[in-house]
Amino acid sequence: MGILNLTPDSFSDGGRFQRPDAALEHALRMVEEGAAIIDIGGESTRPGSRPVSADEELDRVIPLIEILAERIPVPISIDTSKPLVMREAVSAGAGMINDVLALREPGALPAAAETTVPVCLMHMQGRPRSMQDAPRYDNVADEVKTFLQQRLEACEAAGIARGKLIIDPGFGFGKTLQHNLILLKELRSLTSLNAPLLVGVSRKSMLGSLVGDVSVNERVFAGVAAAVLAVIEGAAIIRTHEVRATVDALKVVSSVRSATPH
Ligand code: 8Y7
Repeated sequence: MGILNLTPDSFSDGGRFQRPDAALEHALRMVEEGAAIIDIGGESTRPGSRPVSADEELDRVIPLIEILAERIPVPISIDTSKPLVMREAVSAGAGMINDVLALREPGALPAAAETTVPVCLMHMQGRPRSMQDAPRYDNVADEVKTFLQQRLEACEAAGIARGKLIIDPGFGFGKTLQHNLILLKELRSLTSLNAPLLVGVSRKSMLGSLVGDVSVNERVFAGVAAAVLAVIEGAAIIRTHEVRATVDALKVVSSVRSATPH
């Protein structure tokens, strides 16, 4: 899953976000590099970030989804927690919902069910504004697993077919470095929930803490290592900014896995 960069483009005079042609070019490049899904979001969920209004989020993503849906050959995932944005994005051509709140916003369960597209349910402790203030768990792996199990059940009760659900432990979302490391080490335990596992570690601060870098550009190698570990421990989808590097690394993993003696 390639992350479509919608960060402000200083060369654009068309608003706070990247020009549509630049976004399209970025998406096409990620597909060429091997991305099977393109994830697009109009609200930052980085630590400390504040929520944006539904109108603002719609303005940022809907025109872009309409363009991308016509021109890229892989599904578009809409990264949102808002029921209205889920509905509008799927109408505009999105083929998947990626919700860091795991459909906990009022109205999100029925909205997602109506769309009938696959949904990624992510674990987060707290909310982006304050989630990194003092994350606390008695047993992080158990608590994340119990949460995801409960969300899977809530989704099924709301009429979302089990086969459409994807789960994600939410690296960096209300977690210390230690919590993130334990979650990666114990990732395999989530596979018993019988849903494909999505993992996003690309450029996250947990990698910076480990390699002592100063900028996100210096986290590429660490991110690829974490992606490889995640796949070995059962991840089915890797959400990343670095598609080329990640796909190359995972080609090595899958070639080794499928090697036979004769
Ligand atoms: C994740 C995510 C982000 C993740 C899923 C970032 C939207 C922060 N991280 N969605 N979104 N999993 N499913 O650094 O780990 O990319 S935003």
